[in-house]
Amino acid sequence: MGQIVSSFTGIFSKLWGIDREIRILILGLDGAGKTTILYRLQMGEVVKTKPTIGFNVETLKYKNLTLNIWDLGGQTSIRPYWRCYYANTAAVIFVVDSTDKDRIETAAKELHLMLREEELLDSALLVFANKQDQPGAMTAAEVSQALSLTDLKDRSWSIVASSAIKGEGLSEGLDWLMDVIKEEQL
Ligand SMILES: Nc1nc2c(ncn2[C@@H]2O[C@H](COP(=O)(O)OP(=O)(O)OP(=O)(O)O)[C@@H](O)[C@H]2O)c(=O)[nH]1
Ligand SMILES: [Mg+2]
Repeated sequence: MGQIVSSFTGIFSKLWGIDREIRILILGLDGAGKTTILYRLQMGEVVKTKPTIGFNVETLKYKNLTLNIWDLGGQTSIRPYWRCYYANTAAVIFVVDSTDKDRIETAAKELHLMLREEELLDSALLVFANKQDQPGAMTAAEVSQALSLTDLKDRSWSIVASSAIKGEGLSEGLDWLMDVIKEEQL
């Protein structure tokens, strides 16, 4: 009986990918809030960050899934190295500073350049329109339009308004992502 239960549990965990690590990348321009989001998700609090030179990687459990989350530095000189991390990526979380209207076009360019890469063709995309706590922040709809998200075909994508500082929108976004990943695993 014990064996039947344990093989049933084994099949069940495989079905839901419980024993597999899911690789997620957090990308976006420098200062968008990527590292703040990573540690807010992992520790549930706001940490003081420095610009990321290289990457931070953390493993966290979320809704029975084990996520391996890579947060890459977003400075201009570091962006060409993003592609070294693309293999086996289930999802990209692209973070936008919604107050940074001057660089939204640069963010759009980097996003579409990244999505054209073959290794990311099957990856889901979650965009955080971050820093919503700031006055004058673009709404999620405005960020979506500036990034031409509706042009994306054959890809699961969503945009969620967030404030990493206040902790708003992050679980909503991650819940959507987990649902997509679970569906794709079935
Ligand atoms: N007001 C506000 N500030 C935020 C928010 N998220 C991040 N910040 C601030 O924005 C600054 C940059 O945040 P980081 O998380 O270091 O940005 P990053 O995207 O990791 O930047 P790089 O590592 O240089 O690529 C920090 O001062 C954060 O406290 C937010 O939702 N609201
Ligand atoms: Mg960082």
